[in-house]
Amino acid sequence: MYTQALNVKDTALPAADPQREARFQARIDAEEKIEPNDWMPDGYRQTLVRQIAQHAHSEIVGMHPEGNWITRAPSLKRKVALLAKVQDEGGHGLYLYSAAETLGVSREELVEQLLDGRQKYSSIFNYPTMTWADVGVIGWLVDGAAIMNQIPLCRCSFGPYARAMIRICKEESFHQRQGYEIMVALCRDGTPAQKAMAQDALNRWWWPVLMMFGPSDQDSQHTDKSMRWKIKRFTNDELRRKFVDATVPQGRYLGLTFPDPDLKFDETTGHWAFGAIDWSEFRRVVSGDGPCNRQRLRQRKRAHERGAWVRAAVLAHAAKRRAREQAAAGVAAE
Ligand code: FAQ
Repeated sequence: MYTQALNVKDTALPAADPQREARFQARIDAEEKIEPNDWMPDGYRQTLVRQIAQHAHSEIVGMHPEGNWITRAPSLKRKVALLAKVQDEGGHGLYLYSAAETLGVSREELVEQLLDGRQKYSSIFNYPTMTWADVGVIGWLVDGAAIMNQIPLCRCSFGPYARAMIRICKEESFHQRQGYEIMVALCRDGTPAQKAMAQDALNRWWWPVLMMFGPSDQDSQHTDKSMRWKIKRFTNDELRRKFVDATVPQGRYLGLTFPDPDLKFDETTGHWAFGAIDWSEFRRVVSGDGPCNRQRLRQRKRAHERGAWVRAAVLAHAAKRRAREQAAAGVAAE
């Protein structure tokens, strides 16, 4: 709401400028941070707006699956931790919208693009949270995958995004631990029924979590450019493999079985080899036809409409304060 002036579109695209682009790339290669007022190629700006906006939307929509369990958390301790976690996700969305705003788009514009379907959010938040074990699995695996992807983003070439990620990663790491601790309680200290519930949650979430890292490198449209611009530091497949390597031993400690008959440790590569991902499911979910896509967008639209009075009140309050300050400045000048 502080950047409404940015909503005015500049339709003329800047002409390509090879010399400036070469100087820009040299700065990136030298690991300099790019700041909002620095010159940047239009493609770099657009890539960042797309990625940061999708990331912000994911945090905001990502509040819904776990928010679903706040009223049903099994103890006061669990409820307090879950409330704090969901609130953190909202905070992450706000830092990220602010980082995107430094690139000349307004938060209103981005939210509008989420609500009318022009911008995406992560596929993972289109799956339902059916039992309490899903809350544990989201912390353990979804936050675990998010950290694997986001730690390298702390070294992203664009300063405001990189700096936002440092704080976000610290909070995500707390989220991952609280999720894993729920899993330990269910699997190692729990009853057979609780362990079965945890296994069922792992069975449903494992493959969608692997899809979170995005399409395989050969199908990823943006990776090459993003790697050259040091927005991304690792490819989708590299991060997916690191995640599997880190996570399989954690699942084994819990005594759980991963729903992948092809999962086995490969002595020659030193990595866990895993089975084929069903990319048709990924495409279906990303194109809007996952189990909860419609419900999530409906919830977001309703929340946005219900928040209209808050936005109007904040603007009215700011206008009143400005008028008071101007009047006081006028009196002082007399
Ligand atoms: N879902 O060429 P690439 C979290 C799209 S935050 C939906 O490989 P790129 C915290 C992609 O946009 C989770 N769409 O794209 C939390 C592109 O489409 P477009 C979010 C996806 O950008 C935890 C097309 O496919 N994290 O979990 C997905 O180079 C718990 C081609 O893909 C971030 O956003 C997907 N999974 O690489 C909250 C991190 N994957 O735009 C609550 C920042 C790909 O051309 C509870 N983002 N697509 O129409 C990134 O690192 C990158 O954007 C990737 C994708 C790696 C996600």
